[in-house]
Amino acid sequence: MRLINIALVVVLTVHSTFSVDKNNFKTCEQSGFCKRLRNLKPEKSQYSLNLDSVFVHGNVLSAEVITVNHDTENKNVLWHYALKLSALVDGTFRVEIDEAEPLYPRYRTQLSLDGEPKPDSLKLVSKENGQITVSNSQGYKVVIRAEPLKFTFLDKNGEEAVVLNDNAQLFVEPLRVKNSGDEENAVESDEGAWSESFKSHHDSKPRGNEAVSLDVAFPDADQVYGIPEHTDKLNLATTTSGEPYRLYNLDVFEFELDSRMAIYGAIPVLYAHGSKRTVGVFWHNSAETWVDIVNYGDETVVGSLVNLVTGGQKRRVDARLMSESGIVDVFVMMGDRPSDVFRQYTKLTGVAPLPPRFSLAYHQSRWNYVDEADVRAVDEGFDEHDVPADVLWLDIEYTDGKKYFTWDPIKFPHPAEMVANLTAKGRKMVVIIDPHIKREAGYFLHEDATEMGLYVKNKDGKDYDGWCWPGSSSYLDFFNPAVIKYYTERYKFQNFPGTSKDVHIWNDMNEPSVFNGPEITMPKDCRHYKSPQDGEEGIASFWEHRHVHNEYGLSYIKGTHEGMMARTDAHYRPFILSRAVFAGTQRFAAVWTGDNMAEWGFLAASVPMCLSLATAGVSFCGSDVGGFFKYPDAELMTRWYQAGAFQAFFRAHSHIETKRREPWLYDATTLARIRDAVRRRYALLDFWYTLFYEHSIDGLPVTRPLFQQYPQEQQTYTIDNTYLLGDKLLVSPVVEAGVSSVKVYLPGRERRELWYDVDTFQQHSANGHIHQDVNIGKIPVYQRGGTIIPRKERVRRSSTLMTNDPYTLLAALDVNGTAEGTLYIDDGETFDYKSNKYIYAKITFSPDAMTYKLQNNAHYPTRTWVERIVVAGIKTAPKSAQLIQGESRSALHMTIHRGNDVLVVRKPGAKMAADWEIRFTY
Ligand code: NBV
Repeated sequence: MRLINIALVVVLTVHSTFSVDKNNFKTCEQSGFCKRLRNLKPEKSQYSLNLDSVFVHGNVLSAEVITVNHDTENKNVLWHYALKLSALVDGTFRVEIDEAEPLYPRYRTQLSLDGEPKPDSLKLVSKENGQITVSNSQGYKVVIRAEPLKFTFLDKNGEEAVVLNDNAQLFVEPLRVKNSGDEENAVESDEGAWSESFKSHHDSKPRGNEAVSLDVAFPDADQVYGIPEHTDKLNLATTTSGEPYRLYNLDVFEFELDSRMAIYGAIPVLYAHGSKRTVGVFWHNSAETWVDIVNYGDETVVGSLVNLVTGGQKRRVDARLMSESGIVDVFVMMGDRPSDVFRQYTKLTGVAPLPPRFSLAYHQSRWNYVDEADVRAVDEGFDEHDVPADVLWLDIEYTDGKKYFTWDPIKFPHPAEMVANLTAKGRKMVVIIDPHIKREAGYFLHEDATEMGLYVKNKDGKDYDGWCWPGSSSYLDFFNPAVIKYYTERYKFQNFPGTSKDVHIWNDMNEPSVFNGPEITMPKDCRHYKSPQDGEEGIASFWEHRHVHNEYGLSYIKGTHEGMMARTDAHYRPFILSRAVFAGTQRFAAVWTGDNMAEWGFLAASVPMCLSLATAGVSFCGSDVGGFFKYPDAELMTRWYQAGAFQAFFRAHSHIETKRREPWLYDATTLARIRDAVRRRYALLDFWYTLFYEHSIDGLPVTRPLFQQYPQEQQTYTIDNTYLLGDKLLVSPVVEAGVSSVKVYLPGRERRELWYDVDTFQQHSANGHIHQDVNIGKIPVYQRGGTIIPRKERVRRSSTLMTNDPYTLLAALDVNGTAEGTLYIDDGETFDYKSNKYIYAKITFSPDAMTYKLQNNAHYPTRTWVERIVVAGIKTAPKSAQLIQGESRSALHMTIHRGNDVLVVRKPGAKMAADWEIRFTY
């Protein structure tokens, strides 16, 4: 078996060219339904609404939709569908179109919604002239034209914001009975209806064609965003002359840049933005999906088409979503600003819960730290070289022959001691657990799963057997409640000896990756559990992998999450890292961008890739620092650490066959720069933690594209190399080799925004691009005037050791000489914050006073205090300052620096556990 593994590694690593093998992955032409639907361009939609059937009750309008064959004289009805339009809270509508009486139920995506969306009210406004108008409580209206069917969503000004089926691309392929002999007699249009092949793989398609599609128009939009995960720009490109964007969770070996190919993640949410409004559409579907985009403002879109569709209007974007199965189930989010749609989306799919604090610190990983001695040496290396680190990671080689929940008895004989050695310094460990299960006699997991019938089945109903790291492997079916129950037990400390509350989990390969499967994943005709409650038989007694594919990875991390919660009786917060991503993943895991390369392009791509995920709910994102494949030279490594220090998930990781690259293996100056970058992260850890707390409350991205905060500023719409942390820090990492100056865009001219270089306090008025000198030590980061940021400047070996350290508060003043900020503090690891054991304070600065005020009834007995206050952008220096906290009054010492505009209040000693105020006199 070891030989097989080595062979696999060799096959997958020895490359002269380092590029994706596109032959392994389908183009739209090779994907039956994509080809079929993309070629359908009817002039008029066959779908129409039966006006007499319309019924409005509560928040729902229901009605019958029919398809009519316009080509025949008597326009005979082809099919009956059930339409449901629901008004939901927070300016969101849902449109569902299913067959009225399907042969058997069509699949409805199960896991992405965070519970049933809350209803709003829906009022019938009018029913005349062949159309019906309804409105929600906020005054958004939906006009449904009966024939041909079209949905127009109007904003509060009555202007068209989102239009469905304007381009007649609504289709719900009805389920049919397969006639024997169908395949032989297949007419051209039926090609591939009952089976499809790709390379040597055959898909039996037992239900035949069952695709769905819908076009969505966004009038007035300049750009559309979303549908991660892809490697191209944040704003989506017109796809008419190439491939559509593909959403299909895939393990794409050596994935390429600037591509619309599918990779590990697939989140079917689109946002359209222009100066008038921002709206969004969440396509609630877990099957393989392709998305075409036409931006009529693009140079590439020919004038005649612009005229035809938009009447000469240059501002409009059309999208078309095509999925292999499911129903039409689309959420329309009315915005009307970017923050509104991002929030509306997380209202539906959930927020990321507050992560354990350590997980926002620095992580050190490698495939693989080879044994306990290696782990100890790396751990000590960080101490010796004074680089802070919170977590050491173990990749697949720690296991006993790739059998998860076991340890290699030779290399890792004392896991509990190894972990204890780390935790003594406040450090943690993350170990990998993959979804493939080694089919080896005697392996308890395999034997239990076989006996209890827990595996995904193949098309014939036998346990599916695929090929992955362990060789012959099977996959637990997490849609089966019995699997979740069984799997949850596996994480109990007694069942996974050596683990403790300080050992967290990395779920890789959960697309799922299957080396010998079609497109390196599970065959679509594999069978998943379907609740017997539904009482179906035969073909209708299971779901096929095609229905659930994009949510398989989510089902898996959900299982892990339940296990990790149960192991501490829901006392400690789990940390999970997932490679596959779907809508809702953020509720359980952080995400990284997979197997990148030690190349500048991949460093650059990490910024838009994570930004796009952040707008789709997944703020906790990062890329392998240094690049997974290949070896980064000192400059690239330095820049990657600098960029990583300002991305949410900050982990260095590398391929087993690359040269070792712990920071101290570089020359002394490079090590010093890496140390500096990591220390900057630690100084800002409580700021990050506060941002994540705020995300858990308001659902807004932690890392934000500029257009989110400056929606009126056209130039921001296409900027994706620069982003904001909350609304406070602007980050523009250096992602090019050998540069001594970079252009950085500073937004907010209209608001007379000021930006302060965090290293020098140099103040810039927002005025578009500046040229920033960037020697190799420089990370272009700017604090917005008007904000206060908490820092901890006594950086130690791990974040845990910094728990009680004092804060430096950094106030950067706006044009009015004021600033404000927030600070969140709790124990960093338990769920006690849910019972009000935390502090959330608002800090304000005005020329008269600085105040620190706890925001609610919550309290936490923190020992932290303020050791320094730095105020940048001060116009007149105060003469004296007095701290008032409780009964005590103390005069404070101040100094003035730089060009007399930076004030430092020394050792105020104010305590974070209670309110305080500093009064200034002039
Ligand atoms: O588990 C080995 C690797 C892991 O290091 C990497 O981060 C994952 O993205 N894993 C993929 C398996 C295959 C790598 C070629």
